[in-house]
Amino acid sequence: MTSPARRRLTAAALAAGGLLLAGCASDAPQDTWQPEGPNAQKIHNLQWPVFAIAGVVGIAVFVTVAIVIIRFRDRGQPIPEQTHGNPALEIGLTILPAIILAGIAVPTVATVFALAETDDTECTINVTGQQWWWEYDYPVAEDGTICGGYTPSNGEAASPIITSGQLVIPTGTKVLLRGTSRDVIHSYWIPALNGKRDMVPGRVHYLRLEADQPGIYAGQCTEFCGLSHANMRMEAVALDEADFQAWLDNELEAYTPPEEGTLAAEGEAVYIQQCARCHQVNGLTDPASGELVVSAPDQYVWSGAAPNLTNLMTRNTFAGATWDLLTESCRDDVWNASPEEFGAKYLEGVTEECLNQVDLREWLRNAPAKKPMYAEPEQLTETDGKYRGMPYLALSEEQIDQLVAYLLERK
Ligand code: HEC
Ligand SMILES: [Cu+2]
Repeated sequence: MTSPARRRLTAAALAAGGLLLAGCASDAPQDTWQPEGPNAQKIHNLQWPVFAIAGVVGIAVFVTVAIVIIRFRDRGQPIPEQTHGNPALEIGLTILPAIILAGIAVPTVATVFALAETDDTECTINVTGQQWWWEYDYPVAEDGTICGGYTPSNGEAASPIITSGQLVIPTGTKVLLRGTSRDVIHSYWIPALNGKRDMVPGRVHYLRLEADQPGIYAGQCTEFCGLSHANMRMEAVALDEADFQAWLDNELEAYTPPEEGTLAAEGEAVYIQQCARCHQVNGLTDPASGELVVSAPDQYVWSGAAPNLTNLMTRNTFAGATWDLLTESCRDDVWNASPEEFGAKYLEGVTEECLNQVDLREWLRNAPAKKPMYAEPEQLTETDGKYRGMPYLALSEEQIDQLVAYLLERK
């Protein structure tokens, strides 16, 4: 090889190696090599030895091939004597991989069974995938508790909490997700907490999550599910016991209507007129008729559901956890908080100063332009009489101002 060619090759190899290492940077939120809970730790304990053995085998194969390519390359020498059949070598090379695979199978099968364990579940939460966001609901157990023993602090009976995007769980608790889908197959994956689980229409699949420390753990839908698959993310938010109780109490608080004559009150009217047919805000009553406003997303949306907006501003991302409800600096403040400070910062929710107005307004102005929902632009508004996601609603800037003021109070 000429020396410029060799230098180029070395440079390329270094660049590739550098990129590979950059992929392992410790600030990557979806790093599979950084377990933050016992389930992910079990996978990690298996992943390392398997990776090491596969690495040794891989290097041995590459080195052998390289030696053969270089040493026996065609230099015009006569064809060497042809040999066939070397029973010792052939049997040896069959048995060796079989032993390696059998050896790896033992801890692998043990881990698969350990991860499927559900008998000692402490908290059950339902998760439903849809195009392109995740919905969570916290069922109320027969004894009136939520998530294995939590009851509202005000002593009132709990009602199911429905939220989306961010899954809120107590730390150090064996949480069982009961997952399904309303439209196509999705896959739930929070790398720091466990492996993946497909969520399939008409079936219920289980996934165990447990987080050691308070914090936010990012994830991604990992089963191609249509146009906005890449915009279908999720986050698990772990709070310590007291903070989880505070979160729960807040979620169960009764609806507070906006003060009369405010921008938010005007927003409530716009909301009832434009949004309430798809989105639920629990406890909202129409001041005009005095009647409870109940959404009917099954009539308008393909999957039959739209995110519950009762406490939108307690979560800090929206539309499949793809956009932040917090401005960049406020977001960093929450994400980078120490485990001790995290809970208090998360529970602050989205304040007026911290609201990311840009993305929320763009969403209200024209959601399908922000998050692709239809392959054919002429289908932008409707398919088969039902919307695939949030539609374009031709709102005026004034209506958007009013809605933002109204939504800001949803926490
Ligand atoms: C035809 C039904 C429909 C109507 C009407 C509708 N939306 Fe939506 N909206 C959806 C669906 C479906 C989604 C989920 C889209 C996604 O994340 O991909 C959504 C998502 C959202 C989100 C993100 C919520 C979250 O937790 O991720 C907000 C905020 C929102 N809509 C606000 C509004 C407002 C305000 C109005 C009224 C101006 C409105 N929507 C009208 C169907 C609707
Ligand atoms: Cu998906």
